[in-house]
Amino acid sequence: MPVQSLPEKNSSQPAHLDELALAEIKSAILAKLTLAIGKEAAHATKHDWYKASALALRDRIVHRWLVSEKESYDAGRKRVYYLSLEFLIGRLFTDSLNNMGLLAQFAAALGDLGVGLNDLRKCEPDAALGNGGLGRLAACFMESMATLEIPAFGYGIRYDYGLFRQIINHGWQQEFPDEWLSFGNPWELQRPEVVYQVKFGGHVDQVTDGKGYTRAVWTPGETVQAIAYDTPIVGWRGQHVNALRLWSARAPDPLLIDVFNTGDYLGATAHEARAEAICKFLYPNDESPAGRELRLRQEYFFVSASLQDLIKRHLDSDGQIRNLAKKAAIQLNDTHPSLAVAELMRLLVDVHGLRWDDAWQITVATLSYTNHTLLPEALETWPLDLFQRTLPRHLEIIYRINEAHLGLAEARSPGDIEFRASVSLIDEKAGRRVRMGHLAFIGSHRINGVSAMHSDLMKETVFHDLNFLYPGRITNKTNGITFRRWLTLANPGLTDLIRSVAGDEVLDDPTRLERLEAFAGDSAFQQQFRSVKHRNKVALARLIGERNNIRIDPSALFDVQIKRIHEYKRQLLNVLETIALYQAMKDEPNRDWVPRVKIFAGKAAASYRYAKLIIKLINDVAEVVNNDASIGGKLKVVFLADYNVSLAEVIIPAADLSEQISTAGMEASGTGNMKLALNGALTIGTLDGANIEIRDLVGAENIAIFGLEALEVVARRAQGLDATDAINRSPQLANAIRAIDSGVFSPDDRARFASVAHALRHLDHYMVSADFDSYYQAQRGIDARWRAGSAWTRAGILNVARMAWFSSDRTIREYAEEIWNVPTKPATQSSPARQAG
Ligand code: T68
Repeated sequence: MPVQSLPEKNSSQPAHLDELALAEIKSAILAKLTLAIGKEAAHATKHDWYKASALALRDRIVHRWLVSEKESYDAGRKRVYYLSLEFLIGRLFTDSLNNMGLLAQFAAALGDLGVGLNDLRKCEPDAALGNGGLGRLAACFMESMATLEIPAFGYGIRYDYGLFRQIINHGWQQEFPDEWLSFGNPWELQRPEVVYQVKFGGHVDQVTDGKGYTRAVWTPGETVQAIAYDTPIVGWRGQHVNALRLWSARAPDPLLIDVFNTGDYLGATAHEARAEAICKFLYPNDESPAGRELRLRQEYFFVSASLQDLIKRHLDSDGQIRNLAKKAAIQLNDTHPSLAVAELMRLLVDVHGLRWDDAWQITVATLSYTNHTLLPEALETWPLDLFQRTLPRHLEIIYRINEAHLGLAEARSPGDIEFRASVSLIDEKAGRRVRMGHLAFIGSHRINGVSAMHSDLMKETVFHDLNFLYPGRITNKTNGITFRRWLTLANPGLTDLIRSVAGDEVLDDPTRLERLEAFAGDSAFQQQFRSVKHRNKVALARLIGERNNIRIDPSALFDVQIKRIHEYKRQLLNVLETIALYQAMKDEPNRDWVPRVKIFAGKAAASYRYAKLIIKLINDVAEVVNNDASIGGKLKVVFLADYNVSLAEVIIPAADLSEQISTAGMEASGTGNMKLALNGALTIGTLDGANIEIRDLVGAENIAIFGLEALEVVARRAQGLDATDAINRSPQLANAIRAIDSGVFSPDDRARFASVAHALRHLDHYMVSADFDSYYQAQRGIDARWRAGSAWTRAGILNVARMAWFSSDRTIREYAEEIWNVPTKPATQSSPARQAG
C-alpha cells in the first residue's frame, strides 16, 4: 500500500540530529537483528528489519515505563482501569516513534543502514482487536491517558485472531481469519508469572460455620488460566508510559496423560481447546445467538482476571481492601465488562471477607459505565439458564443486589409493579434474562453517554426509570480522538502547514488551531491548504488504482463514507443518491457536473445478511457506473476492501466530504466525523450524535445538515413505515428504486435487490426514503459550494480551526475530573479552550 511520506521534520526532534544518538540507534537496531532475530544485515528481510527496529524502540519505551510505574507506586497514586473487550490500536511503530520524539532519528538511522522506514511501517500488521468506534475510542483513550500522565491500565483479551479480514469476491464480502500474530508481536511482553485462575460452572452451597454464620461456598466445575501480555502505550513526548494488559487463556493441564495413553489423542486435549477458545477470536457485533455462551465466557474471563490483578496490585501497595475506591477507578466500556459488578462483590465478600453493605458501597464508588448505543438489540441480556450454568454464584449475587434495588424502587414508587418490572435486573418479558445494562447502571456511581444528545436520550429512553430511581448518576462525556495519530501522523502535510501559522506549540495545545481562523480567507494560505489536500488525494487515487484497478481523478470531489456497514448508518441512502446522480448525468450528459468519487469502506458483521447485500449493491452500482462511458468519468464509485485503522489513515487526509448520515437518534456519537473534519473535510450529516456538537463549533454555515430530526423520526415511525408518500413526491427516488428493483445493476440476477426495493417502499424503519429528498438537495448544495472554490476551502480551514475541543485529551480530562477523581498533567494552553454547546 503506498503510504504518504513521513514528516521530514518534527518539532519534537532536535533541529540537527545528534550524531552520537544516531550511532547509538544504529547499533541498537543491528544488535537486535543479530541477537534477537538471529540474522546478519546482508540476509535480513524487511520484516526482520522492522522487528529489530521495533525491539530497539521498545527498549527505550520500557525504560520510561519502569520509571512511570515506579513514580506511581511510590506516590501511591490512584489508578484508572479501562476494561474493554475491544482495543482497535492499529499499528504502533510510527505512532510510538512519534510520541517518543524519535521519528526523525530512526528514519535517519535506518536510512544509513539502507532501509526505508516507510517500507518497514508496512510490515506491521494492524492490531484489529475491535469492531469499530467503541474499540478505536478505547485506543485513543489509552494514548490520551498516557499523555495526561494518568497511571492507567487497559484490560482486555489477547485474541489470536482479530476482526476478520474482508475480501470482496464478485462484489460480495467474504470473511477470513486475521492472523495478526503469525509473525510474532514485538511490542508485547509476556508475563508468565502473572497468572490467575478463572472458574466456571459447578454449584454453590450455603455453609454454616461454628459461630452460626452462613456463607456461600462456590465449588466451580472448571478452571481456566489467564496469562498476562503487556503492550506499552506511550504518551505524547514520551513522558509517561502505561500498559495495555491483554489476557490469554489456557487450560491448567495442557495434556491429560492418562487419556493420551489410551490412544485418545483428541480427547486428551479437548479441555484445552475449550479453554483456549476463549481467546481465539474477537466476537463480531450484531452476531446471531449461536455461540453466545462463548461470549459470556469471554466476558467473565477477562473481568475476573482483571479484577483479581488490580486488587492484588492495590493490596501490594496499600494493604487495605477498604481503600480500593480511593486508589482505583474502573471504567466499564459498554456492558461487555458489566459482570465486574457481580465479580467485584464476590471478591470483596467471599474472598476478602467484607460485609455485604460495605462491599456494595466500595463497588459503586469504584465502578463507572459508558454506554455506546441505544439500540435495544445491542444492550446485552443473558438467559437465566445459561447464566446459572456458567456463573451460579454470580447469579445469586445478582439476585441479592436486585432484592435491595427493588426495595428501593418500591419505596420510591410504592405499589407500582410496572416500574419495578422495568428497573429489575431480571427481564421477565421474553423468557427470563439478566439485563447487563441495568447491572452496570446500578453498580456504577456514574453512567455516561458519548455525546450530548445521546446522554439526553439515555435519560429519556433506555434508562428513563433507572435515572428516576438514581437521579444525578447520568452524565455526558462527548467522545474525542487523539490528534497525534489522526492529524500529526496521518497528515504530516497539513500538520506542517498548521505549524507554520500556529507554531510548534500547537502539537501540545490544540486550542492553538484557532489561529488558523485568521488565514481562512487568505488566498495564499488557501492555495497551500488545497495543495496539501491534493497531494493526499493523489496518494489515495494511487492506492485505489492499485487495489481496485479504478482510475480516478484526484481533482474530483472525494466523497467518503467509512464505517461499519449497518442499516442505521445508511450506506443505502448514499447509494441511492449515487444512483440518482448517475441517472441525472445520463439524462443531461452535457451539463457542468461536479466530478465526484464516491468512496466506501467498512465491514459488515458476518451474520448480518442485509448489510452484506448492501455491500454487493455498492459494488454492483460501481460496476455499472464506472464502466459507462456516456457520463465521461464524472462519477466513480469505489468500495475499498478490508477497512482498518491503517486504511483510515490514508483515506481521511484525502477526503473532501464526510458522510455522517445516520438516522437521527441512532448514532451515539461517531468519531470518524471528528477525524474527517479535523483533516479539513466538510460534513454532510443529520442532527445525530456528535454531529450536533460539530455543527455548534464549526458553525452551521460550515456543515451541511439535512433530514428528519430525532423526534420527527419517532413521530413518523409511529405513523407506520410505508414510504409511498415520500416516493410519490420524489421522481428521482422513484426512479432510483425502480432501477434497483428491475435489475439495472444486477443483470445476472434481476431479483437480487428486490428485498431492498421492498424495504425502501414499505418498511422504511431507517427513514432512507423519508430523508432522500432532503439529502439529495443537500448534496446539490455541496456541488454548488464546491464550484465556488475559495468558499469551499475557507469552510474546510474553519473546520480544522474549530476542532480542538474534540481532542480525546479534553474528553479524558473530563473523565478524570468528574468520574475518576484523579489528577492530570496541567493543560498547556495558550488561549481559553472553546466549549461546545
Ligand atoms: C460505537 N459503538 C457507536 N459498538 O456506534 C458510535 N461491539 O456512535 C460511537 O462513536 C462509538 O461507539 C464510540 O463511543 C460501537 O462501536 C461496537 O463496536 C460493538 C457493539 C456491540 C458489541 C461489540
